[in-house]
Amino acid sequence: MSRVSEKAPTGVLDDLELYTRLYRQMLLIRGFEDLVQSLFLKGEIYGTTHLYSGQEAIATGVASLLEDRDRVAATYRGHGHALALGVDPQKLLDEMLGRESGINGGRAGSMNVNSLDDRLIGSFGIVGGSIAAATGAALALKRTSGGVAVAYFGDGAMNQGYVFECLNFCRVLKLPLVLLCENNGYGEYTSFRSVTAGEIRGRAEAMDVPAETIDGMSVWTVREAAARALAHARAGDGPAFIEAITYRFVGHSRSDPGAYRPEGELDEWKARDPIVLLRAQLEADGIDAGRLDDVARETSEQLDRMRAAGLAAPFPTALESKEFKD
Ligand SMILES: Cc1ncc(C[n+]2csc(CCOP(=O)(O)OP(=O)(O)O)c2C)c(N)n1
Ligand SMILES: [Mg+2]
Repeated sequence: MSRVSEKAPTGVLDDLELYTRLYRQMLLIRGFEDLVQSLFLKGEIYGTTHLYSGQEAIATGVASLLEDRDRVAATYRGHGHALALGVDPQKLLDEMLGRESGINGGRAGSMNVNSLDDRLIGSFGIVGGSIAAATGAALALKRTSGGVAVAYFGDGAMNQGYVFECLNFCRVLKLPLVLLCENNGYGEYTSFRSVTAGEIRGRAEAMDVPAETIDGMSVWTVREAAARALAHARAGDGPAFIEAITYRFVGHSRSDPGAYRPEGELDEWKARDPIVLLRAQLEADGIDAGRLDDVARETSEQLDRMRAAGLAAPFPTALESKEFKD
């Protein structure tokens, strides 16, 4: 893993125990994605996968501020969102492997995971679909239990027409929605800049929705911005928008080697790896390096155990035709 070149200042993190837990969380997401990729290449995972590697600070930072009554809509790049919300990592891996013990009985696979017990109302394969689903959730929450709906989506979603219908609807009705745009610079193999006019943030501002653009590689920056956006939505003031600038360290999906990226771009972003940044900050603020090494070792051992258990788990039995009729 690359090292950050600049020296971290001291006294940045307000709660070192919390951020040590978030460090563990981010390592788990990264390790989970590495494991999924290796199992996919071995033919153990069918279909396709879209990995979250590089974007961990966003799901981790936002989820650390959510309440039990909140709801989240994720994308097909949603393993990290699910793990950050507390979905059992073993059940999530079993789902990837198509096993009965998967969080959705092995029938959702990588792209369609949901877990209502963990507040995850769905992972959506339609670009921008998470925003439509979260708009419905925000309406329901406002009418019933309270709480905020969060929609994660990519930069590509900002060129989908219905996204603006949702934004307008939420603003007019002052629905409690936080829109979290994970701008990783690409939609599939196309650079975001080549297909997007103007600034993403400005599109939300045009509808009188407060919006900010932030560094999506810094988990504490994400937390600060998410706290502002959630407070706005919880106060009944309507939606709030965050554009988090980030980068995916892997291809769009499956075996995409990312050959369309300019030379050196990946390395530049890896120098700002969100996990390396957090570790450097934790050490600068006084957490012992040995303790962080222990967290990394424990997480790696956890993933080894998960891999063995997942591969040993039974596949679902075929549905009886009667079940289809009912
Ligand atoms: C409505 C719709 N159009 C096109 C696609 C095909 N598609 C799948 S992923 C993707 C790129 C989306 O990019 P972005 O929103 O930036 O998300 P990222 O994959 O970068 O996380 C496209 C065009 C789709 N799934 N849904
Ligand atoms: Mg993108």
